[in-house]
Formats: sequence, structure tokens, C-alpha cells
Amino acid sequence: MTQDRNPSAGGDSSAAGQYHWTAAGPPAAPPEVALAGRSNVGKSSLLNMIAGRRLARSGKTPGVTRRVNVYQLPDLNLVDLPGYGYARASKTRRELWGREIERYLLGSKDLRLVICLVDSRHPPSELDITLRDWLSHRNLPFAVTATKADKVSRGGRQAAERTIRETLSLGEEVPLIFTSTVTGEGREELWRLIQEAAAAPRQVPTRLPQPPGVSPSPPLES
Ligand SMILES: Nc1nc2c(ncn2[C@@H]2O[C@H](COP(=O)(O)OP(=O)(O)OP(=O)(O)O)[C@@H](O)[C@H]2O)c(=O)[nH]1
Ligand SMILES: [Mg+2]
Repeated sequence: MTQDRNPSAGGDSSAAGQYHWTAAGPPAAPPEVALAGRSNVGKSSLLNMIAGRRLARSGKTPGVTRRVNVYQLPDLNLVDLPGYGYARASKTRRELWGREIERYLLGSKDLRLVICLVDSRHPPSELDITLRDWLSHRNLPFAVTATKADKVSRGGRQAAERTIRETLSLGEEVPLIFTSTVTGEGREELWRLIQEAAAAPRQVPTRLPQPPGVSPSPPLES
């Protein structure tokens, strides 16, 4: 089941009528795990691999996922975010996507983990670095997956891991999982990580203080 969680359109999984109230109050909303990364990196494909079925639409051309889409699993919601860095989108569109991503990340009351996807064949881009910094400045828990691992030789793994860790300045405590939707690599490790994160308490994002007279921090560029 999917819901379009477009903040500007007012969509929300906690919409009235969805939950049954009991004497103890409404049941807690399921925890959310979001997938973020540049366009075409493999977010929707990875979401389908995690879910074990084809929920999200994926495609050869970048810019397939343009909204915040929430997919409900039994005890967990997976959130497919629009891809950033889609060169052929207009500047206005990219700014809109950046704002949607940011509004979701700051606005979700149930977010437990952001999975940042990077392509295992290439060094992370400036936008990947921006997202990683943005998340850690706001104290939002994140992990990294290196996608399309079937395209990297066993021998090339170590170098790829080093490049990704160095470029994104990842400490040892940040999980980095190689994944492939072709071979199924990484599925179990990622699933364990997701379960752990879903069981952990929610981390409220830190609102960055603004010096007087300075407008709020600019939205994530998409
Ligand atoms: N070889 C290989 N191809 C993959 C893998 N994951 C995704 N792809 C391919 O990469 C392309 C993009 O995949 P998507 O899942 O649509 O990527 P996305 O990040 O959701 O893209 P946007 O919605 O445009 O942001 C598709 O052609 C996929 O088949 C993988 O693990 N290995
Ligand atoms: Mg997609």
C-alpha cells in the first residue's frame, strides 16, 4: 500500500479516520525508514528488495520518483524520497524536490533512520556530501549503502569502501553496506539494521540556531 506524502499537498499517514482509538489512546504510528540518494542510484529498486516485492516503480531513466512515497510494511513504513541531482530537471523543480525532501526529514514524527544510497562504482558527489552533513548537523541517524555492488569486482571492494568512507567522512560507527538488487547481496544485513533502528527511540532533529537577522538555512539543493 502506498501513500503520496507530499507535504505541500497536506498528505499524512496520520490522517483522521485511519486509526482506531482505544481506551489507551491511538496506537503508535509505525516507525519510518527513508531512502535518500541521487536520482537513478537505485532507491526504488532497493526498497523493493527490502520489501521482498515490487512496490515502488524503478526505471532506467533518472527522475522516476518525484514525490515522497510511503510504503506500508506490516510493522514499518519505508519512504522512497525523490532523487536529487537530476541534471535535466529545471532549477525550480530541483528546489521544490529539495524542499520536499527537507520538509519530510524535519517533519516526520516517526522517522528512525535515513539510508543514504551512493553508487559503489563512483565517489560520492557534492550533493551526497551535503546530505550527509545536513543529517549529521541535525542529529538524524543515518547509514550508507553502496548500491549496484554487482558491478564492482571483489577486488575493487576495499578501494570503493575507502573512497566512500573518506569522501563522506564516515566514522567506523556509521554502517556501510554493499547492496545489489541483482544478486540480493546486503538484503539481510540491511534488514537487520532497519529492524534495530525501528526498535530504537526516535531522535528529534536538532533545529540549528540562527544568528539574529539571518534567514533560515537554505533548503537542501536537489
Ligand atoms: N546492476 C544493477 N542495477 C541496479 C541496481 N539497483 C538499481 N539498478 C538499476 O538502476 C536504475 C535506477 O534504479 P531506480 O531504483 O529506479 O533508481 P532511483 O534511485 O529510485 O531513481 P529515481 O526515482 O529517478 O530517483 C534501474 O535501471 C535499475 O534497474 C543494482 O543493484 N544493480
Ligand atoms: Mg525511484
